[in-house]
Amino acid sequence: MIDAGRALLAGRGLGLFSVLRADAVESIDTPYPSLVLVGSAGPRMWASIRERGFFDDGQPDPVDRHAAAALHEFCATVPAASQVLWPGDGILPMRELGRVAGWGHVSPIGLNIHPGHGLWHAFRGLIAVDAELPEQQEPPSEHPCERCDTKPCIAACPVGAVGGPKGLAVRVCFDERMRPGGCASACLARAACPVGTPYPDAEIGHHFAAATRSLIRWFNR
Ligand code: B12
Ligand code: SF4
Ligand code: SF4
Repeated sequence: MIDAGRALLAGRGLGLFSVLRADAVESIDTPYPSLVLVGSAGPRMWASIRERGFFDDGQPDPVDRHAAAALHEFCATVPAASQVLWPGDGILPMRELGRVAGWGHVSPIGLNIHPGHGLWHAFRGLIAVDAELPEQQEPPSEHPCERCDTKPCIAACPVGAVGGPKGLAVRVCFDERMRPGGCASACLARAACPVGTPYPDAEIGHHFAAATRSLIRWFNR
């Protein structure tokens, strides 16, 4: 029922895909029985955004618009009612869902780490579907950080914001990102991780600038 939609998403660079039973995820409130979790990894999404012209139309937020268009195209392929739950107005625990789907584990940076893609993956959508879809999850995997003896991500952060009991010390990181000459365009801790293939530089710069804008909003709430 969803194979065509899954292929469509993969063609847009949204190749991480899982189906979860909604009643197995307490934090998500939906009357529909199935949840489709969608993510991206590696360089394919960036290339697809370019191919589809989202960088050239003069509008902001090309990544978000690309993902939203693909999620709605996916919904149109599903012969059952469906609803995009995220992105939306609220914050949902996407990293927790990623771990339920077997995509990864908590890293010292706070980001999930995938066994193959490392820190270079992100969540792009969560869709509720009014049909009993077969579950699709990644198989259990070893936690990459447990066999990473030197943990270079911790030493690479110039202000010691990584590796504390809560993962990232957000305020410490924020102050460094805002400091003239500080981590202005990329997270050195993320770049130091040996697992997976980093995004293209242009993509790293794009996401980093967007996250810095979010940080400014976050601390001005
Ligand atoms: C707010 C936010 C930020 C804020 C504040 C983050 C913070 N306080 O931790 C700021 C602006 C700093 C930020 C920055 C970045 N973010 Co951000 N952010 C978010 C956002 C919108 C909400 C996070 C949140 O509070 N969720 C609510 C909580 C309850 O749910 P949760 O995230 O699943 O966390 C639960 C568990 O996972 C667990 N948990 C989470 N972290 C840890 C750590 C440890 C040690 C343990 C034990 C448990 C644990 O506790 C929570 C309770 O259930 C999410 C997207 C979303 N989820 O909506 C992206 C998200 C977390 N960000 C993401 C990314 C990639 C980044 C940046 C790398 C962007 C960039 N290029 O700079 C940086 C990384 C900073 C860093 N070194 O971690 C990705 C992470 C992908 C991944 N692989 O995990 C997300 C999921 C967005 C996405 N589209 O994929 N972010
Ligand atoms: S550098 Fe090592 S400890 Fe840090 S996130 Fe990568 S694998 Fe985990
Ligand atoms: S952005 Fe800079 S300060 Fe923040 S965690 Fe990464 S390396 Fe540390």
